[in-house]
Amino acid sequence: MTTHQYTNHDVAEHLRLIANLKEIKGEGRFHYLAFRNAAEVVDSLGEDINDIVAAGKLTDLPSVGKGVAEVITQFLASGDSDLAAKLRDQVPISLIDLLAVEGLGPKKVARLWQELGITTLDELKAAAEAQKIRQLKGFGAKSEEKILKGIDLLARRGDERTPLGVARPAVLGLIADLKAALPDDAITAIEPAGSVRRWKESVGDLDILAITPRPAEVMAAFCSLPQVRDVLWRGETKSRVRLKDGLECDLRAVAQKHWGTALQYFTGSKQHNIELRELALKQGWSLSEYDLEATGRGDAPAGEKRHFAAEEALYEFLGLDWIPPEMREARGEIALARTHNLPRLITTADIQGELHGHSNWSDGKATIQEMAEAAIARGYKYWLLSDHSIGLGVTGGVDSEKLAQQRDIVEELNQGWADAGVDFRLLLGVELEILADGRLALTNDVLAKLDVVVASIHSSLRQDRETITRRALNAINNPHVDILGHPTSRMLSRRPPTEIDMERVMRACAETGTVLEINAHPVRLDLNDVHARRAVDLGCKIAISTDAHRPQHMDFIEYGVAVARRAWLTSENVINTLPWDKMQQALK
Ligand code: DGT
Ligand code: CA
Ligand code: CA
Ligand code: ZN
Repeated sequence: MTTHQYTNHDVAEHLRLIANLKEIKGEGRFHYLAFRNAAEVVDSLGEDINDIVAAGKLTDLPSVGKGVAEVITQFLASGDSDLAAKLRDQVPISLIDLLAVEGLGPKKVARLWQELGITTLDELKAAAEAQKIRQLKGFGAKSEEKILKGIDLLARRGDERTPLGVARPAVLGLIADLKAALPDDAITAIEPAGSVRRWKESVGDLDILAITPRPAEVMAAFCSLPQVRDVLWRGETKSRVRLKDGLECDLRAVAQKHWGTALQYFTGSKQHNIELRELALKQGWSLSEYDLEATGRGDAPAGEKRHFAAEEALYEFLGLDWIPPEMREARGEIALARTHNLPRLITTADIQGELHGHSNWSDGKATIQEMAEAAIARGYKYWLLSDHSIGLGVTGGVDSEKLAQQRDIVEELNQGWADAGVDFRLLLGVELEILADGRLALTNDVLAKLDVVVASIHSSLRQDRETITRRALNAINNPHVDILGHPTSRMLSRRPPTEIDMERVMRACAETGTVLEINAHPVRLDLNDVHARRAVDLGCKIAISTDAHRPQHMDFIEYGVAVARRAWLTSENVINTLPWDKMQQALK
């Protein structure tokens, strides 16, 4: 069985591209609508389009005539089609970018091109700023302003995917609001699917799956939620909307008996689904988003269907253990599930305490006691106070003297909890600045008095690979530095990782017993999943901490645990799953 290179969605996008180029070119309504309708059909198919082509049944699909079928066949074979190539000769392809601007459809784009010679976003912006667009019939000053706003919004969003830390609350909010807008019996079950359910660090669009006895009512309520700006598609069991913040969201409604199969399908990833589909085919079953259907090549008679109301049952039917969504990235998880060798992934319940956090002694927003009490309230057995050291621009960075004062406070608080029988220890450490020249901001005799030292890079982030790597190595080789904090210093959709040579850094950490941090703050997620996997393979130990600057930040722990789960980590790989005495032994 070969792996198909192009998915239904890829085909639909290609058909949409053709429809848009045709409409911009000025072809008649029937010419472009044929392609646009076919795109919707392909996008909502239960079956893989590759199979339909192989069976010679393409023109049986609604809206798929000879011309469309020819394009689909060529596209699946080569990733392009003669028709698209011809249209690209006739219409500047950069006009397609203009369609992403809020309020600009193919008709308007065509006029901007024909009448003002605009072919790119830059030219569009220049024309709008020069107030040339308002002179066109039917455009006006208002639509010119709207276009400028739209370009601005695009520029801010760029091609970037949305960080999980934005997407996840958004999808949970939509689900809560949708439930609140409907009577109790309208929704039987509802879950986020897609990349959000897999906890991927960034998200293309949101996906929601629901079981409902009354899909029309649910679709109507969904499309009129206050977060929704445009309804992009509204069908009986499927809708797609654009939210006010620019994110797009798909909602699908399925029947109870299809839930397991549909949730599996819409959780993805696409590549995991393709592998699962191939496995099913080998066993004589064709897997769709609704059910398994016997192909006749296995034991069951052709056409026999199996429904799965739970994902577990579907995986089990195919001889697999249930695979946690975070692992569904086609990285070998299906083979492990077949031999019942999936790792027992770490969970948030395994976390015994945190090893990186701040108070208002540096840039935190709460007192030492408030932070520690928040940790206690979460059931933690320890929490490391690690305010920024001097050497960073942050006002109030701690030095030797302030650390001595913090030690007194920490001891007094610990005494209080001990007297009250509270099983909790506040640990004293520091987030030690690794200076631009590689020196550390505090001397060894100061560091020696601390329980745990986290060393991090916050400045001169543009240094070349060798310089910034050496900086980190200096810290790693210091006998008092226990943990390397947020090793690549990246901030999702704000700044890229530094040039740091993570392979060298991880090897040095393994050699010296320096722990690598998974910083759980959703803006950081640093180490990322790939680095975390590699680090553990090289023999490194990991700590997961939220780097909390206020008590609420401790909620972010689930994001850090998700990175670890995506890296296939178990609790044994993570030192802050240990009770504090064993945890301390695991440090240098
Ligand atoms: P994203 O939105 O780019 O962050 O990633 P996903 O994984 O959420 O992808 P999305 O929203 O395009 O589709 C949701 C899930 O639906 C995807 O993970 C797997 C499934 N799916 C969508 N299109 C196809 C397809 O053409 N073939 C297969 N096998 N599965 C698909
Ligand atoms: Ca998605
Ligand atoms: Ca989607
Ligand atoms: Zn930091």
